[in-house]
Amino acid sequence: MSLANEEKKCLLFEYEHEKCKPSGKSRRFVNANRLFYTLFIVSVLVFIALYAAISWHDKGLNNYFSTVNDSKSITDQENSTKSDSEISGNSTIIPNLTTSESISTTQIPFKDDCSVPVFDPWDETVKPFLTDTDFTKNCDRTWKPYTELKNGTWRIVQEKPGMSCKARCHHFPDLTSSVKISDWFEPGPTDCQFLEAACWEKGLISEKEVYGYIHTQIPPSKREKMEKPKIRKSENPDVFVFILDSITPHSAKRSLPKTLEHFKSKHQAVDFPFLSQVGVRSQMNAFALFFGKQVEAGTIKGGKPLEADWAEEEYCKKYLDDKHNIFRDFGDAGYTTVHIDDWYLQTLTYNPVCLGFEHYYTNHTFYPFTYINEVSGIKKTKDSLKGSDLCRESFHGAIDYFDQFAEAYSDRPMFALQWFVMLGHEKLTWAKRGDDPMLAWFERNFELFDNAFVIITSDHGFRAGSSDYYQTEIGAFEKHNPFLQISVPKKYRDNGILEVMRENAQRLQTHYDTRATILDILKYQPSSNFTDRSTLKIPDEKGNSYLRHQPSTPRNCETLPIPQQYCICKSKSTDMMNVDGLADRFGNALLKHIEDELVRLNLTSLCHSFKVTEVVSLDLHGDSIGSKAMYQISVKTNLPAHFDAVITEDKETGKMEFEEIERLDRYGTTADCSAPINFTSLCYCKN
Ligand SMILES: *[C@@H]1O[C@H](CO)[C@@H](O)[C@H](O)[C@H]1NC(C)=O
Ligand SMILES: *[C@@H]1O[C@H](CO)[C@@H](O)[C@H](O)[C@H]1NC(C)=O
Ligand SMILES: *[C@@H]1O[C@H](CO)[C@@H](O)[C@H](O)[C@H]1NC(C)=O
Ligand SMILES: *[C@@H]1O[C@H](CO)[C@@H](O)[C@H](O)[C@H]1NC(C)=O
Ligand SMILES: *[C@@H]1O[C@H](CO)[C@@H](O)[C@H](O)[C@H]1NC(C)=O
Ligand SMILES: *[C@@H]1O[C@H](CO)[C@@H](O)[C@H](O)[C@H]1NC(C)=O
Ligand SMILES: *[C@@H]1O[C@H](CO)[C@@H](O)[C@H](O)[C@H]1NC(C)=O
Ligand SMILES: *[C@@H]1O[C@H](CO)[C@@H](O)[C@H](O)[C@H]1NC(C)=O
Ligand SMILES: CC(=O)N[C@H]1CO[C@H](CO)[C@@H](O)[C@@H]1O
Repeated sequence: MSLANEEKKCLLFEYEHEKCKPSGKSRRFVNANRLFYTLFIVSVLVFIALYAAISWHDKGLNNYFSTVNDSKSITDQENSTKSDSEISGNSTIIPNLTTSESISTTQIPFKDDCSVPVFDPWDETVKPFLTDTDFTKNCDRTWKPYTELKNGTWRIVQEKPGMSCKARCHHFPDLTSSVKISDWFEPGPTDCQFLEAACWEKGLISEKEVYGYIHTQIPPSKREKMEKPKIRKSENPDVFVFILDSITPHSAKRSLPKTLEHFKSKHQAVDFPFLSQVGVRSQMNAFALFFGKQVEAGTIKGGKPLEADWAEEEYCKKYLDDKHNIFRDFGDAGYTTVHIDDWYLQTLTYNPVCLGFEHYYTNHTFYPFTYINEVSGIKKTKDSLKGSDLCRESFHGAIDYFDQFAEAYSDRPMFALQWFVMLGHEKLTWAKRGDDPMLAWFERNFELFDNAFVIITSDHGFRAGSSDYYQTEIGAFEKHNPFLQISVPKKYRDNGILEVMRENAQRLQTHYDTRATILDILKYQPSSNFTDRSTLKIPDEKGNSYLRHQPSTPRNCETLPIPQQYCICKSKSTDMMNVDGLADRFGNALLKHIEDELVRLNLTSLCHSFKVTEVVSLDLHGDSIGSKAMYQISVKTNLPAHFDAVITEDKETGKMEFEEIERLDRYGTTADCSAPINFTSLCYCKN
C-alpha cells in the first residue's frame, strides 16, 4: 500500500548492532534437506553466513545438511554431532540437538524441489542499508497525558494554573455514515468509546491549544448488551492474528529481537521462514488471508495462468458485506471480534479507494481512532501521535485498544485481527522502535497469549527499499518473503501439534495455508480437541492447515498458487546485461507496456510518460528451453520511478507478456491523482 504520509524527520547514522559481526565470506552454499535445522542453526549462530539450497529427499533423518557447492547433492551419512567450531569452510553442519528441538525420526514423505537461499540477517551486503531511522529517539519519555478515561469516567490528572480541559466524542453510527462529533464537555462519566480530550491555556489574545489526546474504552454498558456466548474458551481458544506490515523473517530478527526471543522461548512459537506473498500490495495479500480469494492475476512458474477469483470491480467497487470472510466466520461461531488497523485508509478494506464494508463487520473496530488521528481531530491531538515529540504513535493506541478489548471479553472466546501498518512499512529498520513496546505488550499479556493461538505474520516483503538494496541478493529475497510465526495454546503443545508444524515449517507456504490453519482452528480441530493431524482438504480453500500433515505432493513455485515473480524458491538465473542491445530492448518494451496500461486505464492525461535512464539488471530465469524465455528486469526512469517486472518472451514470435509490475520507489502521493479514475502505482502524476 502507499502511505500518503508526510516525510518523517530521520537521523541517518551508520547502524551499529551488538550482533553485527563480520560474517567472513558473505555467501556460502549449504544444501539442506532439513530446513528446520538450517533455521535452528541460523538463529543460534546468526554470525554465520549461510546460503542454503534446500531440496527435500526422502532419506529420513540421516541427512541433515552439508555445506556444499550449488551443484552438489546431499549425502546421507553426515549425522555425527559436531561442535560449533567446526562450522567453517565446507564442513558438514550438524546442529547440537536438544530434546525440545529434535523432531520425530519418521521418514519425510515429501520431495519439494524448492531451493531457498538462507542468509545471515546481518550479512555484509545488507549492512550499508541498516541506517538508524528511529525518529522517536529524542522524544520525551517522561511525558504523561494530562487526562484519563477510566471506569467510564474521564478526568483531568494534571492540573495547571490557567489551563482548562474538555473532551468530545467521535462516533460512527455505522461504518459508512459520517462521523458524529459531540460538543466539548466537562469531566465526568461517559459511554464514549473514542474520546478526544483537549486543553487550552489563556493567551494574550485568544486561547491557545496546548494538548490533545485520544482516549478509548470498551464501556461496560456496551459489553453488558452483548449476548452470552454460546461457546467456551475451553473448546474454542482465543485466536489473535497480528500483521506486521512489510516485515520479513530477516528484518524481524534485526528489528524485533527481544519480542521474537520472548515469543519463541515463552510461547514456543514455530517459525515459518518460507512464506511467499501472492500479490503485490497489502490488500491483495489480505484478500488471500481473510477472504481466501486471489485478486491479482498472474502466471505460475512453468507457465500456468493464475486466474484472479475477483476482478477489481468485485472486490473494490462493491461492498464486501455479503462476501464470505474470516470476521464473519468467527462472529457466526460465537467469537467476540475486533479489527484493529492503525491506518485510517484501512489496509484490508479501503486501501486506498475501495468501498470496503458498508456496515460494521466486527463487534469492535479501531477505525474511529485512526479517523480522529488523521482527519477529525484538532492539531494537538494529531501531533500527539507523531512519535517524535511524545513517543506515542497510532500503534501504541492500537495496542491499548487491544488490551481494553481483551480485558472486557476475557470470559469468552475472542478473535482479533490487528494490522500494524505504521510500524515497519517505510524503512528497513523502522520496526526497531517497536521492539520494546511489543515486548512489554507480550509480557503483560503473557497468560492470555499463552492460552491462545497467536499468529504473527506480514502481508508482503519489504517494498520501500532503494533500488540498490534490491540489487543485493538478500534484498531481492526480502522483497517477497513475509514473516510468519505461530504459537499454540500451552495445553495443546504436547499433543504432536508442534512436531507437525515444524515439519510444515520446512516447506514453502502461502497466505492460503495460514488461512486454512485459521479455519482449521475455528471449525475442524475443536471436535478432536486439537489432536487431528490427518490431511484435510477444506472445501473451496486453496491452502492446507499447518496443524496437519500437508499433502506430500511437492510444494514449489510450479504447484502453489503464487504468481511467479513473488515465488521465493530459487531458480537458475543468468545475467543478460552484457548481451548486445538486449537490456535496451527489454527496458523500452517495459515502458511501452506501462504506457499502454495508462492508456487502457484512461490515465494518460493525468500521468507523465517515462523514459529509460538505466536498466539496472536483466536476468534470464530458468534454462530457456522450450519456446518461452522468462526475464526479470529492473528499470530506472527519468522521473523518480523505478520498476521491476517479469517479462516472458516467445522466442519464435517475439511477443512479450508482462506480469504485475512492481514500482519500487517510495511513490507516496505521486500516484494519487489516478485514484478517482483507476488507481495504479504506474502513474506519476503531472501535478
Ligand atoms: C564448487 O563449484 C565450483 C564451480 O562450479 C567448482 O569450481 C569448485 O571446484 C566446487 N568446489 C567444491 C568444493 O565442490
Ligand atoms: C546416523 O544416525 C543413525 C540413527 O541415529 C545411526 O544409526 C548411524 O550410525 C549414524 N551414522 C553416523 C555416521 O553417525
Ligand atoms: C551441545 O550439547 C552438549 C551435550 O548436551 C552440551 O553440553 C553443549 O553445551 C551443547 N552446546 C551448545 C552450543 O548448545
Ligand atoms: C471503578 O468504578 C467502581 C464502581 O463504580 C469502583 O468501585 C472502582 O473503585 C473504580 N475504579 C477506579 C480505578 O476508579
Ligand atoms: C457481536 O456480538 C454479538 C454477540 O453478542 C453477535 O450477536 C453479533 O453478531 C456480533 N457481531 C457484530 C458484527 O456485531
Ligand atoms: C483436551 O486436551 C487437553 C490437553 O491435552 C486436556 O487438558 C483436556 O482435558 C482435553 N479435553 C477434552 C474434552 O478431552
Ligand atoms: C478504468 O479502466 C478500465 C479498464 O480496466 C476502463 O474500461 C475504464 O473506462 C476506466 N475507468 C475510467 C473511469 O476511466
Ligand atoms: C477518461 O478520462 C477523462 C478525463 O480524465 C474523462 O473525461 C473521460 O470520461 C474518461 N473516459 C472514460 C471512458 O471513462
Ligand atoms: C575449509 C575447508 O574445510 N576446506 C575443505 C573443503 O573441502 C575440500 C575438498 O573436500 C578440502 O580440500 C578443503 O580443505
